[in-house]
Formats: sequence, C-alpha cells, structure tokens
Amino acid sequence: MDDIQSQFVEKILANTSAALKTTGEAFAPSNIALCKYWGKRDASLNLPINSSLSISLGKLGTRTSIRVSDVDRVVLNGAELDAESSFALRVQGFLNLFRPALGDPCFEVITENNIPTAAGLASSASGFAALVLALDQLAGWNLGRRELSMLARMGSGSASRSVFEGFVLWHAGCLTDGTDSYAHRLDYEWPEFRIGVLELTASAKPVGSRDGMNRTVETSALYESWPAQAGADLVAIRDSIASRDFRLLGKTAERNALSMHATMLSAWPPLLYLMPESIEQIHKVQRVRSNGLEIYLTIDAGPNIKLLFLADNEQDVCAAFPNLQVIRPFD
Ligand code: 2P0
Repeated sequence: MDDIQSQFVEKILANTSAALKTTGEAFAPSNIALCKYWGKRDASLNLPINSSLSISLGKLGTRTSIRVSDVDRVVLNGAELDAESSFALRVQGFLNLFRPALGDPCFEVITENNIPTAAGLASSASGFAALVLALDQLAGWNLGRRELSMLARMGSGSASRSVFEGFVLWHAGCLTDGTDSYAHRLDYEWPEFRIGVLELTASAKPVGSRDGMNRTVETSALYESWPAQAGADLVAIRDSIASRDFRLLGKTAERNALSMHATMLSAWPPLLYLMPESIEQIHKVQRVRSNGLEIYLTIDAGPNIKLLFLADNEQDVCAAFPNLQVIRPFD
C-alpha cells in the first residue's frame, strides 16, 4: 500500500460515515472492451492513458460476500486460498486501503465466479468491482456509482467499468489526483447484441496485462500512435451504439483490438499473446465475413477470440463456429 493510494481512498470516503453491518454481498458483471484500455499514465492510482468503452456481460461475473473476521481469509470458488498466494495478497493489499476507515478489522471474503474458466474473460474486473460493492454494503457508506467505480479502479483498471451494466465508458481523465477518472453507463440498450466466446486455449498467459501494458508503453515505438487511435475509435463506437450501426461498431472494435496487438508486437521483448489457433480463427472470421456473414472479432491480452454479431445471425454464426459460447449481455 502506498501513501498516494491511501490518500485517494481517504478522499473518496471523506464525506461518508461508516455504519458497519454484519455482512455485505454484491454481484458485478465481467466486461469486454470494444475500445481497449492499454497503458497507464499513473501506475499507483491506475490512471489510464486513454479512455475505453466496454460491454458488461449480464449475469456472467462475480458474486462476493465480505464480513469482519478475526483473520483475513479469502475463499475463491469454494476453496480457501493460501494467504501467501498472489490473488490473496492482492485482495489483502486492496483491503488494506479501507481498513483505517473501519477501525482496522480483518475480513473474510467469499467470492464465486460464474465466468467460464480460461475463456479469456477477465475475472479481476468483476472481482474487484464486486468486492468494492460488497464492502460498500458492509460499511454502509452508501457511495454513488461514480465513487464506487473509482474505488474499483484501484484494484484493477478494467474493474472501474464492471460496476455498471450495459455499455460503459471509462473516462481517462486528466487530473493528477485521479478524481476525474471514472466510468459511467451509456444510456443505450441493444438487446440483439451478441458476443461469442471461442475458447481456444486454457494455458496461463506468459505476461499479465499489467506488466504487458507497462512494457508496451516503455518500449513500443508504435505505442505513440495508440492514444489518438483509441480516442477516435471510442467516438466512432459510441456513435455506432447510438445509431445502432453494427457494421461501424464491429469494424472499429476489430481494428481497435488488432491495433492494440500491433503495439504489443512492437514492444521489446515482444508480446505475442496470439497462438496459432488464434491466427487460424482470425482468418476464419475474415473468410466467413467475406462470404456475407456480418461478424467481427475482438481480442484481449490473451489468445482467445470473442466474436461480435447480432441476434439475427446467431444461428449461422453458431453453425460456422461449433462450440461457441454465446453471451446475451442484455438478457
Ligand atoms: C481492457 N485489458 O480494456 C484491456 C484490453 C486487457 C486488454 O483492462 O493493471 O487487468 O489491473 O489496471 O484492468 C486488462 O488490464 O489491468 C485490461 P490493471 P487490467 O479490457
């Protein structure tokens, strides 16, 4: 825990008073960025270089409950974690930020993910969002979503987006104190919107997103062009959602993801998250699309591919991609 982080949390909690309950419980959805967050302007406060735009995954995400306990315990999907495991340490470090406001308690955290394991869907986003929402319940702070989004950001950048359903925009902000870097929900529904998850490999990624984005910012010459590209893509994607222009949305989201991978490839040592199976599927998406099926893809910092399409084409997409897991974000 560093002082800058503690001071930030103190600032957000400044006008609250705690009324500790026995337990707090909450659910937060996972999310997939259509315009990606890649690169930090401040690592301590998790402030991004560019704004990003995501879609939350409805009922897929994390449910977490938290209560005061005599020792710190983290139970993940039914199994208690070793206190020295990296995830338990990360949760403890995050909770350290909030203990002073609550009289320095220890906590028991019970967390369940219903996200398909190894599908390349970030669990840290829904995990930290659910933890902050549960903590707010436990403490009785009654914070607004904007504040909750900023607190979730301290756990993981993409978690700032997971405190909302639907389409979500995370403002990069420009203040050094981080108080203008928060997410909000865009006021649009698109019930026909579909995401298909192609689970290609379950192997752990060699370099995590956090280290990967830092390495890219520090060493990739192509990264220079990323902030402007992401800025333009975000505007196009937001407009495409407003006008339900799926072609514009798909094209922009696909190019945005591949541009992010281009910056990774030009880092040193190079970051190559794509596996041979990923490349094969990228070619297949291009082939299927050139045959007339309206389908696009996005890829995060991993090898798995997510397909973007509309309900009308669901049957044809499932026929072309057997074993596809289809997510309906607005169900
Ligand atoms: C995103 N990713 O916008 C991008 C696209 C991965 C690729 O947000 O260091 O786990 O905790 O802020 O949020 C993954 O990065 O990183 C991510 P930290 P995070 O979804």
